Amino acid sequence: MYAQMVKSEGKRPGEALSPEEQAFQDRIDAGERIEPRDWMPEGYRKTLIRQIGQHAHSEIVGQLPEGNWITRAPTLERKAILLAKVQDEAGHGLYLYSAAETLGESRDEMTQKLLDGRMKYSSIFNYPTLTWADIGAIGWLVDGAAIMNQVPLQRTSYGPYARAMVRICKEESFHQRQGYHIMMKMARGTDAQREMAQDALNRFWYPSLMMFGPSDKESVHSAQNMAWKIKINTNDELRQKFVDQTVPQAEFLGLTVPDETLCWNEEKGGYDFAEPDWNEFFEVLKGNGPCNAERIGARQKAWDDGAWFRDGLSAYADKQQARRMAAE
Ligand code: BYC
Repeated sequence: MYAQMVKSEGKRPGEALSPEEQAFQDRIDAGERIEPRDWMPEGYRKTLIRQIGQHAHSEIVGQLPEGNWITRAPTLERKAILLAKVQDEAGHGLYLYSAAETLGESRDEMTQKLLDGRMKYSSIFNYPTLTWADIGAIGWLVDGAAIMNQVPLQRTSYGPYARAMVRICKEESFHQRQGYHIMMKMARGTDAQREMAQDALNRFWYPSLMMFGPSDKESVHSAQNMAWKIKINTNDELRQKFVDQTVPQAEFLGLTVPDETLCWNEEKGGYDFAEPDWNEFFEVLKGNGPCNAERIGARQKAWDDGAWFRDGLSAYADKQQARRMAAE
C-alpha cells in the first residue's frame, strides 16, 4: 500500500502501519471523510493544523496588500467591490480557523504561532501593491492560483476543511473575475494604463508561481499528504495547470508573460516555462521578503489593539458561567 511506503510522522519509510493506522488509511483509500471525533494519527492531525492554519493566516494577511488600495480605488464602484472582496477574505480566514479548531488548537494559539514565526502564511503576501493594476493582478493571478490549488481541496479527506473549501472556492471565482476585469480595463485603456498592467504582470508572475510551493523534488510534505488525501495534486502539477490556463488569458489581454523561454510543448500538451527563483522563495519564507516585517507588524498591532476586546469577551463569558453555576 502507498501509505506504507511513505514517511508518516514518527515512522521510517517502509515501516509497517499499526492496525489502527491501517484501518484509518483504509477509510481514506475508500474515499471516506474523516470527522473531528474520529480516531486519527497524530501526524495527520498535526499536518492538518499546519496546513489549514497556514491557509487561514494567508487569508487574513492577504487582506493587507489589497486593503492598501481601498481608500484609493479609482471609482466608488471599484471601492465597493474591493471592500466586499477584502471582507470575503476575512470570512475565509474565519471558516478556516474554525476548521482548524476542530483539531484541538485554538485560534489564539495559532495566532501566537504566526506572530512568533512558528507558523507561516503564503509567500505571495510579502510583495507590495504599488499601483492600482496590482489589485487587478492579485485578483487575476493570485486568486487564480488559489482556485487552482483549492478546487481539488474540496475533495480533501478532512470533512470540516473540505466543506469550508466549497464556499471559499465560489467566492474566489468572483475574486478572480473582478481582478481580470480590472486588467481588461487597464490593458485596453491609455498607454500609461497598459504599461501599469504589464508592470503588474511582470512583478506578480513569478511570485504567483511560487504560491504552489517548492518543486516536487524539494517538497517535504507532498508524499505523506497525498497518501492521506490532505493534498490532491503535487505542487508541480498545479503550477503547470496554472500556467496553461493563464498564458492564453494574458494573450487575450495583449500582455506579455515575462518569460522568454515560454513556449507550447505539443508533446506534453502544456507550456514549457521558466522556474521561479527558488532562492528568493526560501528567503521570503525565512522572513526576508520585501514586506514580511510590515505584514507581521500589522498583525501584531491588530492583536495588541484587540486585547481590551478579548478581555471583555472573556470577562463576560466568566460572568455568564458563574451565573449558570449559581442557578444550578
Ligand atoms: N508560502 O512540503 P511542501 C489565498 C512551505 S491564500 C509559504 O510542498 P505542503 C488568498 C510549506 O508550508 C493562499 N510557505 O508543503 C488570500 C513547508 O513548510 P513547513 C494560501 C510555503 O504543505 C487572500 C515548506 O514550504 N493557500 O489564496 O505539502 C487574498 C515545504 O513545502 C509555500 C493555501 O494555504 C508558500 N507559497 O504544500 C487572495 C492552500 N509553499 O510548513 C488570495 C493550502 C510551501 O513544513 N495549502 N511552503 O514549515 C497547500 O495546499 C499546501 O500547504 C501548499 C504547500 C501547496 C501551500
